[in-house]
Amino acid sequence: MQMTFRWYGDDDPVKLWQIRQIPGVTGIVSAVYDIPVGEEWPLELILELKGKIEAAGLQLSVIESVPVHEHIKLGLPGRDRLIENYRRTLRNLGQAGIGIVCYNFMPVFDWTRSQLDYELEDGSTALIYEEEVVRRMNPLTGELQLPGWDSSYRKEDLQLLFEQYAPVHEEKLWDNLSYFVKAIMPAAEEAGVRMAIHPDDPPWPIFGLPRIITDEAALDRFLRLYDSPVNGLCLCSGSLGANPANDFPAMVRRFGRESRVNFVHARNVKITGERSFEESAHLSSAGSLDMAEIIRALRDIDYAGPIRPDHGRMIWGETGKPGYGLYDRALGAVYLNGMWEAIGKERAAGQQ
Ligand SMILES: [Mn+2]
Repeated sequence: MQMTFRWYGDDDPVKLWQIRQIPGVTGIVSAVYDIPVGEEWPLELILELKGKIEAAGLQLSVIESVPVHEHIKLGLPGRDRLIENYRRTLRNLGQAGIGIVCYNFMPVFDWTRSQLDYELEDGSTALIYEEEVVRRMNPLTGELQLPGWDSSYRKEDLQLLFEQYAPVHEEKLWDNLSYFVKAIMPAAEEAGVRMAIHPDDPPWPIFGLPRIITDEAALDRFLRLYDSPVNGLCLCSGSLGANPANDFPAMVRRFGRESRVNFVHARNVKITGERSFEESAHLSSAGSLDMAEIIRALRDIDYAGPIRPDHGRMIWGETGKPGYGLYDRALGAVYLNGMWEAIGKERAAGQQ
């Protein structure tokens, strides 16, 4: 298991030298951020990013993410050109020696929350999701207040996207995902890049838009679209764990034994009601997930890939990108590594 940390580039208030000082963190998860979605990432920019990270004494372990253009998800006629660009980007990443690429296939909105600065009992703030609040939000009205997204789209663009998605029901989205996966995976294989699809967050439909990567059956169906280790998963405990019916450690064991777990996001969530949750501290006692059991499952499959603490709370007065502060994620990294060490040593001792 390699402990990694997400870094949003030079504009990130969290600096590489700070990440370098978190005990046990050796890898960076990042992306080239200034290329429009759908265009090819030039090799020079990838190498520049990699060089910067290596100069700080860290390794660029994962690209998260190479975003998938909406026209690919919609299955529009122009998708082949966009897919060709995606393939070229994968080739360039492979040439730069980057082995893992994370992406998702969520329509329009990536992760969605109802509030980004909810105050927890201890005075820290966290991202939360309350279905009732989200149900009252209308992304298409003028008074759009969708935390994290309200400045990403112009109202007219969003209106058009919702119209385009109207005929795209779940099965249609599966067709479009299948088309994409079958088109890019041979290029990923050639490039030596393993792909890791991130589950939908939260794992249920929002605003009438379909979401399909939501549970164990869906992950299994996804893997069968293209049976190769390059077509793998990013198992995210916080996303899948928001649905209490999802048994995350069981998914780690099942898909790990099939060598299809290419990346892991580990964070806890506290389920607060039907389709509602808070992003808690990483400790098992802080939320609804048994984090030790997750690490045990990763030990069971001898997980050798990258893992990162996912979102964290804002603590100790830190300001910055919600979910992506330095302090709480650093605590998460050390906690996860601590359990990894303890469980590993306990097992090694038991075998003697
Ligand atoms: Mn995640």
